[in-house]
Amino acid sequence: MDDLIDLRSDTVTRPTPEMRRAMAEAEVGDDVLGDDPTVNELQEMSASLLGKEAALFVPSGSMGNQVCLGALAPPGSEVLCHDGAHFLHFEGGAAAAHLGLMMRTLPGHGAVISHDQVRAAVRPGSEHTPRTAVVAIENTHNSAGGSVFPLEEARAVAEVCRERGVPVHLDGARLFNAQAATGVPAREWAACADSLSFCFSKGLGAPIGSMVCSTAEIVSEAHRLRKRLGGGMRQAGVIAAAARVALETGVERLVEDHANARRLAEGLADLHPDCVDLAGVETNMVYVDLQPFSKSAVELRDLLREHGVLTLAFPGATSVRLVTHRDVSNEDTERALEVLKRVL
Ligand code: TLP
Repeated sequence: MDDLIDLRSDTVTRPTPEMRRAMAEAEVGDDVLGDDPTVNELQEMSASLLGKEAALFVPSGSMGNQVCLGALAPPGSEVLCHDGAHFLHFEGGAAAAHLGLMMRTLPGHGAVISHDQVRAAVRPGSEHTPRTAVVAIENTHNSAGGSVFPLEEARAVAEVCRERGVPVHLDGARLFNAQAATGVPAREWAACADSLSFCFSKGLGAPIGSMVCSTAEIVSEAHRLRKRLGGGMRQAGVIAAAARVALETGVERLVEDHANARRLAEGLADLHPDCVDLAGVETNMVYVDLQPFSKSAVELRDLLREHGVLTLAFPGATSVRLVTHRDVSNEDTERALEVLKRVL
C-alpha cells in the first residue's frame, strides 16, 4: 500500500510513530467505570478547548452524532437539517433506526442552511405535528465540497434557535479544518451549538475516536446512549492517547492539506474549467465533475488505481471526491495531478 496515493478520504491515515508510542505507554483504566485517566484527560482537554462544560469520548463520528441527536430529541420529534447532511446519507439511517427521529431537510447553499430557512421551518407547535427538536448544521460540510459554514450565519441560526427554544447540534467531524481555513477558532462555532461532535480520525490523523462536547446534563444523557449503542469502551486510553497526539500535532498541519487540495483543484481547472468549482474548494476536498470528460466515477477510479492513485466511486456517480491528508505529501499531490491529467 505504501507507494499508493490514497485520496479516498482523510480517514485513511495510519498512526504516526509518536501516536504508536503514546498508545503503548498510555495509562489506562476501565472507562465504562469512568476510571481511564487518559480518556478523562482528553475529555477535559476537549471540553475546555471547545468552551463547553463537559465532553464524552466515543468510537466514531457517527456515534457522536447519534448520541447528541438522541440526547436532544425524543423519539417522534423532528431534526431540521441540510439536505446533504452526513447523518442523513451516510450513517445507515441510524437516527431513524435507533432514535426514532424524523429528518426534515432544507435545501443547502454550500454548507449553509440559513437562519431564514430555519426560522420558516421550525414548527410553531401543535398536537398534530412532530416537534422540531433539533436544528443540525455541519462544518466543514462534507457533501458541500468540504466548505465552511460561515461564522456569522452560524451565529444567526443559533440566535433564531435560541428565540424558538430549539437546540442546535453541530456535526464538526472536520471542525478544525474550518478553523484552519479561516483562522476562526473552533470554539466560536462551538458557541453557536448546544452539542457538537468532532473527529480525531479525519484530518487530525488519529486511528480512532471522536468527541462529543456539550453541557454536563446533555453529556450525561449522551453517555447513557453511548452505552445503549454499545459504544462503552474499556481501556480506551489506548486510543485516547493517539487522539491526544492528533489534537496536539494535527491542527496546525491542516493548512498543508488545504494547499494540496487547492493545487489539485487548480491543476484540474487548467485541464477543463468546468470540472471543479474553484471557489468551493475551501479545505481538503475537491469534488471533480467528470461529465466534461465523459467518464463515470467507477471508470476513473479503475484507471487511477492502475497508476497507483486511489479514489472512492459510488456506482452511477458522475463526480469523484479527492481528499488530501497527512499521508499525502506535496510530491504525492504533484504525482496524483499528473496521473489525473493523463487519464482524463
Ligand atoms: N465521513 C466519511 C464517510 O462516511 C463518507 C468520509 O470519508 O468523509 N460527519 C461527517 C461530516 C463525516 O464526513 C463523517 C465521516 C462522519 C460524520 C462520521 O464519522 P465516522 O466515519 O467516524 O463514523
